[in-house]
Amino acid sequence: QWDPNFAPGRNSIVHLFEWRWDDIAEECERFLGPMGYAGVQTSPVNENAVINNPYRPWYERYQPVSYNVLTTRSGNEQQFTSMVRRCNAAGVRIYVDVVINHMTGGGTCCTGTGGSSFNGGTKEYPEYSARDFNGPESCPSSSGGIENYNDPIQVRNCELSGLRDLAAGSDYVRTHIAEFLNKLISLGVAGFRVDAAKHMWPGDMKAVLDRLTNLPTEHGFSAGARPLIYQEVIESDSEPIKGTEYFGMGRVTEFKYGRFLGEAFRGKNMLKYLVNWGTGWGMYPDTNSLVFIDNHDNQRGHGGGGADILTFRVSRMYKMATAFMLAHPYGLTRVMSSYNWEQNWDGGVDRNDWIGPPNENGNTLPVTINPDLTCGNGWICEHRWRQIYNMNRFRNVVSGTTLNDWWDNGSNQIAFCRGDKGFIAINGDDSPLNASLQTCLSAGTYCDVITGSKENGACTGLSVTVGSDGKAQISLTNVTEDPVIAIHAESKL
Ligand code: ARE
Repeated sequence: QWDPNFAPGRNSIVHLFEWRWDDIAEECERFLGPMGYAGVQTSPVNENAVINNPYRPWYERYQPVSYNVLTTRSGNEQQFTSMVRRCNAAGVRIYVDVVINHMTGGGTCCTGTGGSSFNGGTKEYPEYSARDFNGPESCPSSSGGIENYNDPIQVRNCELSGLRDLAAGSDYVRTHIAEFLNKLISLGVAGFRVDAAKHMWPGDMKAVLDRLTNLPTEHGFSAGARPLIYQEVIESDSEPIKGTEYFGMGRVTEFKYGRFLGEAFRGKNMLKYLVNWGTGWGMYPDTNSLVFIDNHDNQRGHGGGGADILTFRVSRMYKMATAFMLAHPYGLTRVMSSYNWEQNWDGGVDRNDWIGPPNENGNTLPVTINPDLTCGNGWICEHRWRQIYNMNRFRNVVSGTTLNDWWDNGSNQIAFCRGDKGFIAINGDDSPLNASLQTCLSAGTYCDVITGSKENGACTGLSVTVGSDGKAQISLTNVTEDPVIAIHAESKL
């Protein structure tokens, strides 16, 4: 299902990667709710393998052990339940990352994060045994793993990175997965990111999702509301499996989005070509896409996206691209919120790409908040950067309008309006932008929400004066920290 079930006036999801449930609950109440964010994508909630070599990598959470025990490094079932309730009350929806294509790696055993026993070698888990998995009878590769992404049978029936592959054609497996998802729905979650969806047959996916219940009205959902589904499919031009195969069940992660914007903002493509951004660039239809600049995989070289993906490490370009994403009407947007880790480059690879969240003896550290609203303890909190949270607000203000009055200088200086509600200008050139541009806003003085915020009726950043013809003199040097100006109806002074 494609509708995110957002509370009115809210439009964007934040991925609070590896956050603890107690911290997410606090964040919903103290920041996400008041700032107008619409939802949170959480890390997987069910019990996973404890991996000690390397020591407690982030990716252990993509190795499920059981569905019954909701205990992970983010917290336990009681903490999760309380978080969902508190976030819903703050107007912020919860979307859970669910790993239902597979269980742990074959070489992994013995105790999960919730204390359950399992054995990846013999495919024994609290709720599954060997007969519930694909094996030589269904997987045609000699190793049992995916050797050839051009063979859809291998992609769906063989093991992804040695992870035990559930046979979702069976009624037993479908029932178990559906019971797990329905339990989360009963706790008040609004939808799911389905991990490794490309590795499940679309028919199996549909059979599982058809068993899901409606969202409970006691958590504030309208009667008959269905959970949002966004399926992780990394589509590659050179492979036969396409995202379109999954459109019938919900949205699909649009990986081209971050790659194209990464290339453009790195100067490998001119920003003027963004004039027909969206389906004009061969991306999925608006209502089928989930879009993002980076995700937890491609910010550390895993998964798809390639070398041009922008992350918090190149903050100037990252903020420019994120501002463009949140200003543009295309797609359901997701903002990444990361933690820091020390990279260790060796032969073009980061040997530290496995490092888990900030922790002490494996226990995830709380997110601390600095006086300037940024985070401490190693948490990056991109969603708390002013340029990003103010553009999230921009997206809410202009919601329901289309893009109009596009302007560019023939290269990398661009500007556009959203109806008569918002205006943005971006300077990606090596020379200053100085032009009288149509802002589509009513005459008056506006606070630029990139350099500052409107606080108590005054602007803490630069002001922009719009004349009676809707035009404003826009001056944007190429050497400023943020070569972006954004004003909207609610930033009027
Ligand atoms: C870890 C170890 C492995 C080990 C395995 C089992 O790293 O060496 O064999 O455990 O013991 C994450 C990590 C993996 C990790 C896994 C389990 O990234 O490194 O394996 O967790 O702990 C493909 C899939 C796509 C997948 C990406 C990573 O199509 O679905 O690979 N993305 C999701 C998540 C990941 C997660 C998993 C799936 C598994 O977002 O975080 O893995 O749950 C081309 C293809 C793509 C392919 C891509 C990379 O672009 O078109 O389809 O993506 O290459 O191979």
